[in-house]
Amino acid sequence: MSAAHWHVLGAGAMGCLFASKLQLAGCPTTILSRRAGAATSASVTIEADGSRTSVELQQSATTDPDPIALLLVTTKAQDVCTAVQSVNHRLDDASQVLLLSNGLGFGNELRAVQPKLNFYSGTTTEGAYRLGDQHIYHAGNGHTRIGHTEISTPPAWFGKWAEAVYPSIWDSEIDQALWLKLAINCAINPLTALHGCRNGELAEPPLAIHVRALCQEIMAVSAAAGFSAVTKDLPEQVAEVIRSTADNRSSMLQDITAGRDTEIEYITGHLLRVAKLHGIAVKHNADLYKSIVNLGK
Ligand code: KPL
Repeated sequence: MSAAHWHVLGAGAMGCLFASKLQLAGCPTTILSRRAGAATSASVTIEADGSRTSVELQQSATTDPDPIALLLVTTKAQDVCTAVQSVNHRLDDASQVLLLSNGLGFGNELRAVQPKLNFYSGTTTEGAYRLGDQHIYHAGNGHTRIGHTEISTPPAWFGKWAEAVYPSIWDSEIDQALWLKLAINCAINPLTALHGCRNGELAEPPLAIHVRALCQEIMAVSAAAGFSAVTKDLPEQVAEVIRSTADNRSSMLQDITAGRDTEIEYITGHLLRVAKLHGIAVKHNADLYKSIVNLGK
């Protein structure tokens, strides 16, 4: 059986990293470009710890007609729906889509406009950032978890994927993992973006006190939404992420610094919507949400 052909939407750091890993493991991989008439090939350069690797990939414009069997989406959360819609004419009932974006809420948006789309969800702790166009720095290896809200067994493509993107775990309770990632992002990303600080500064007063208050509210919402098991040690889990990523600038801080839209609607915005649904007061998170929205104006 020939290796599955992946198409990748979202050529940011994560898109380039996963596309290269798949190609290097023998899965023909195509980067999708929004530019009509884009070149038919692309070279992605990955730097890591003194090494430099260039990977040749195929490239195609989203508007091209060729069918897509396997689609990996690594765009910003707010772009997921539009990006998938842009290749809708290339998808059919057998196409499978893997969403690997940060945050929550875009899955429901996608389901509303494309109810028949078969999509998987994932989350990763791989660390990578962009140095230039199709040029990235792979800062740290991480774990990738993948699952499906309605299907508990892995699809046929997962075996080859797991060889390429190592270590990848099939998670039959992916909703729990996605919620935990959301909870951690809610406690770290907006605060670092507001104060323009590296993650490590959240371990010290006065920001550490703010992190604790955010965590208490996030735990209350998590319990109401059925995620108390994964967030029962949230303050410790957040402290551990802050410690292990102390020198990093969070993705939201990077967005603010670069003048890009943030993912706040799909991070704290999602938490606030779930809190409202359950009638839970989340003053600290709501104030932080407003501050980030105002920063972007
Ligand atoms: O996921 C992250 C991000 O920057 O988006 C970290 C920093 C690990 C935690 O919020």
